[in-house]
Amino acid sequence: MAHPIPSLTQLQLPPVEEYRKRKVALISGITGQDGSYLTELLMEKGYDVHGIIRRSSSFNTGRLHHLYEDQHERPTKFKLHYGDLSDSTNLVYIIAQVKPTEVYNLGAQSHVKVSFEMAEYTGDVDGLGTLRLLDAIRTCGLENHVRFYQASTSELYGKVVETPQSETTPFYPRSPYGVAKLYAYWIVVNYREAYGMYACNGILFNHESPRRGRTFVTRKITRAAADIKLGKQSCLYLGNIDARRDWGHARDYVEGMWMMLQQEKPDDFVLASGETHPVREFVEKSFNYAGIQLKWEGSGEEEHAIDVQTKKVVVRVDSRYFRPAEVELLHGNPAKAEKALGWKRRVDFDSLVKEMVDADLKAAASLVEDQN
Ligand code: NDP
Ligand code: GDR
Repeated sequence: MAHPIPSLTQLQLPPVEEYRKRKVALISGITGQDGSYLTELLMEKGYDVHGIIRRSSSFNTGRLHHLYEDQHERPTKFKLHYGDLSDSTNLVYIIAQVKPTEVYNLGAQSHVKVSFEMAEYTGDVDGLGTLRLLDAIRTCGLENHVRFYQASTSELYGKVVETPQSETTPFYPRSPYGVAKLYAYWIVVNYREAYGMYACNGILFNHESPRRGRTFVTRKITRAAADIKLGKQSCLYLGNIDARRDWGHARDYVEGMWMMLQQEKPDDFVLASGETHPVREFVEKSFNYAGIQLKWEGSGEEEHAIDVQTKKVVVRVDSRYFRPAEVELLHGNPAKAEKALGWKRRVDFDSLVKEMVDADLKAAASLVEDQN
């Protein structure tokens, strides 16, 4: 039986024009929020989609279940490969095996607060991991064949230098995560300039959805609003509720990623809603949609919100969730992407909050039903 992993000396490549007639995407971070939406989009567009997943002691493919078909029945256009951005050899093998036409590097330790606790690991995966993936493409001799998308972030802006933030705003990251992503941003620019690679940075502002990880603030809030409404939780504890973010819907943003790789020339683009809202407003709107009207009382670390109807405290500030250095204000300017790519977000702030609260109310209600 032929070994499934080809050795590099056996890698036979057709001419670039021939090679690029195929539509084969490779996604790192496929099990995450964005990975699942991007997979749906690319499959709709007729791509073969390959994803890199980490070995885990429990299932980590929950966001992909609806896309997965049993490979034993018939060949599918969706395939998962074990791998890790910290393992160069493995990345080279995956690239050699898949021979992708587009690579989306979404894999990362993506939690800003956790990056203060796991700074070296975050630097390794989010910074050097990007270099490893770019170099795996070069090692396979595919630098002229492959288009590369890097998940860059508005966390690069960090401390406010100017607003709204655009492609020309200077960077000033405020966390080990932001600093690691700064390395990744520049190595992408460098490989584009040094080796002529088609490589783009999407500088994406916060984007959310019902599939958002539960420890990010939006999802933490919408789950709590649903659980408190259904009597399954009594209080939500949050950190800095005055931080402001520019929030959009993940489904809109993954479309922008794909658009960046369909241009004639590679470039870097901001994707943002162009609006900024405080965390406090996200809390108020979410609870309102869930049917709980809030009234704020106290100030600073003593600040809390009561449910106007029951008079119970349902939101409290807890300094455990403060960060050693905070990004106070993000407000993006997506004009370049709107003009050059024709990208436009579809889901506005209120619709995003509503969709997330509705999904969490439904999930919480079905759990309550199961328990009865
Ligand atoms: P998630 O945290 O939901 O997903 C991160 C993904 O990366 C998961 O699939 C995770 O795998 C994978 N991953 C983590 N560590 C490694 C590793 N060592 N090797 C390979 N894969 C790894 O993030 P999002 O989907 O929200 O974001 C996607 C990307 O976009 C990330 O790079 C993030 O930093 C960036 N970004 C996100 C924004 C947002 O608002 N969502 C905004 C701007 C940038 P596992 O499931 O096994 O943990
Ligand atoms: P962020 O997202 O740090 O912007 O990074 P997160 O939702 O974690 O925080 C947003 C803001 O809310 C404040 N906050 C809290 N945050 C969390 N997680 N938990 C809390 O209890 C809480 N209370 C207040 C935070 O201090 C912060 O100001 C996200 C990630 O997806 C990154 O990977 C991505 O690059 C950026 O968005 C753009």
